[in-house]
Amino acid sequence: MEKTWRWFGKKDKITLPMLRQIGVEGIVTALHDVPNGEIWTLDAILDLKKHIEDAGLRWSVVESLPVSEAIKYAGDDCEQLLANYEISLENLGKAGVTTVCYNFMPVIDWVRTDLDHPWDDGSSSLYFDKIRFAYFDCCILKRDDAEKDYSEDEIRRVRELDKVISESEKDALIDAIIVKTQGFVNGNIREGDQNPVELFRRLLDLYKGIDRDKLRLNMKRFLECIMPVCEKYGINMCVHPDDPPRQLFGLPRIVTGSDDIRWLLQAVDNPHNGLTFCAGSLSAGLHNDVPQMAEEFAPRTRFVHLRSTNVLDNGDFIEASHLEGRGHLIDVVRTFEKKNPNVPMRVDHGRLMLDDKEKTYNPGYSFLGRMFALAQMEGVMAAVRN
Ligand code: DNO
Repeated sequence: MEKTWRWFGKKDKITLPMLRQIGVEGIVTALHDVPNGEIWTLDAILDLKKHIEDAGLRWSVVESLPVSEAIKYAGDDCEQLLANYEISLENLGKAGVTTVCYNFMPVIDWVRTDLDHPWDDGSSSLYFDKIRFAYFDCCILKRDDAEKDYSEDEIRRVRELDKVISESEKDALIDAIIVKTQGFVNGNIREGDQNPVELFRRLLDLYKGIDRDKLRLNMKRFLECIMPVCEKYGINMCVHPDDPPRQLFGLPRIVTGSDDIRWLLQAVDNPHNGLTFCAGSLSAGLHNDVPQMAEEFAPRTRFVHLRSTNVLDNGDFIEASHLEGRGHLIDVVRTFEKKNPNVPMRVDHGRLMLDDKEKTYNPGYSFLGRMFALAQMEGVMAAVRN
């Protein structure tokens, strides 16, 4: 597997020379300054590519070329946005950057409730607390009929939490769920936006009447529309699974497990329609057997995220060590080294450890935590190859 690293562009505090020193071979990045839906120009792509190559690295994967909401819910400006998307792909193809990660999650990308969950050893990680999530949904967002999505016991615990939760804890929850985890990945809500909860409600409203089947249809249309340009330039699209892999906020989510992945690979049965095998996202769903999925989907996988989680008895989940947990990364690496050995992989979501604590990194994207995980995965790769 090719060792890659998610780098957030020229403004990233983690520089390309630093990445060279830790054995990174390829870069995963995007034109982070271009607003969602606008065209990525050939000049801007070539400029960033040259910057990466001048540092002795290569631009291996685009993560992400975001799919605008109106494409997902088939809104009025869908055709224009699709045309823009195709031009961006064409420009990437002309520049020779041909692996493109994206997702098809409505409104909200990955979801966590705590960005600094303490571990016994002094480090910290991301965390998903089921009751705090339900609290946000029922008591802060006050979504219509939200309570129907939770069990009686969960609602009882939400009410108990309501008696003790402080205003600053509520603000932290809003920040974790819809602001800090989202701004840098899709730009729907950004830090500094006034009243993010109201903004989020308006985004949810856009999906009224869009169920699973409609979203699937829109995804199929999106893929069919871009396949010709992908074929022309050899671009491999790779969809990122939903994180966590389940329905949230009454929104349909359609990349949650084996059945969904089989459906989408068959719906547009073209080798350019591929998968980002995010072991971490998949591992947070108890219905997913991650090593078995790696076996099945390795041939259509174009990019791998190495990360693992543990699902706790109470339904919460926590980022696990990269050597433990439901991601079973040793098995996953073994499968990819055998079936798809040149696929780019990056470690995902390191812990915050040592000096990381004093820096302000995007949540999950610490330097030392990810470097530590990369070293672990490099060791696993070496052992598997031997
Ligand atoms: C979170 C990431 C996701 C991912 C996008 C890809 O850490 O794994 O935000 O980049 O879903 O489109």
